[in-house]
Amino acid sequence: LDKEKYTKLSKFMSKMLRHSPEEFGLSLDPVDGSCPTSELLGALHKQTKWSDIGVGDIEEVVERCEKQRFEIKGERIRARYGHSHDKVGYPAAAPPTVLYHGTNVQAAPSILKQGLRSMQRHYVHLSEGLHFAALAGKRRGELVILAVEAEKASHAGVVFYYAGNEVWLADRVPAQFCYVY
Ligand code: HQG
Repeated sequence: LDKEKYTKLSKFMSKMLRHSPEEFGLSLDPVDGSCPTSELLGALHKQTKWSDIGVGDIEEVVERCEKQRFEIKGERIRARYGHSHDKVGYPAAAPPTVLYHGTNVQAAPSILKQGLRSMQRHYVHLSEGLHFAALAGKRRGELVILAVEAEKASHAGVVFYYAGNEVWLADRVPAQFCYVY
């Protein structure tokens, strides 16, 4: 896959596995949000644009993605995070002391007042390192990195979930635990 095709396929797979599986005739597992990779391939084949791809192309998207958006386990594939459709369940876990959230100058003041909210998705996205936080924040304007006192928040009752590859999720994080990094 060339870079452009790789990006397009990755975005399309995100749409199918995170946001509107039913639009493509997919039904995702209610617990982990996965479906058989063969079904995803079948659904892709129904799209003229993707009618000639093979399972190797899907595997390439999964492997090439630095953020590891997708996960293949055995015969099944899922988006690891980012869902707005059915809520994927994650095991609750004890977070590190500090986590980071990348956002932009427009949103930051409101977050510092209202706290971090999941907005259109099911969870707030946080990361262990600055790198993924920066990638997330830069998508919508001038980057602001927020540090979140995750361990303190966890002791205060905020539930955190680990989605793998340094990505943490939370239902919502009150403003008192967020500050500009
Ligand atoms: C902001 C991408 C105002 C929040 C990324 C963000 C990530 C508030 C936006 C993953 C707010 C939601 C998730 C509040 C939060 N007031 N704005 N109270 N609380 N916000 O896309 O974290 O490439 O749903 O700061 O890289 O940006 O798709 O969340 O700007 O990993 O794999 O509301 O998606 O990964 O935006 O991104 P999103 P996110 P992929």
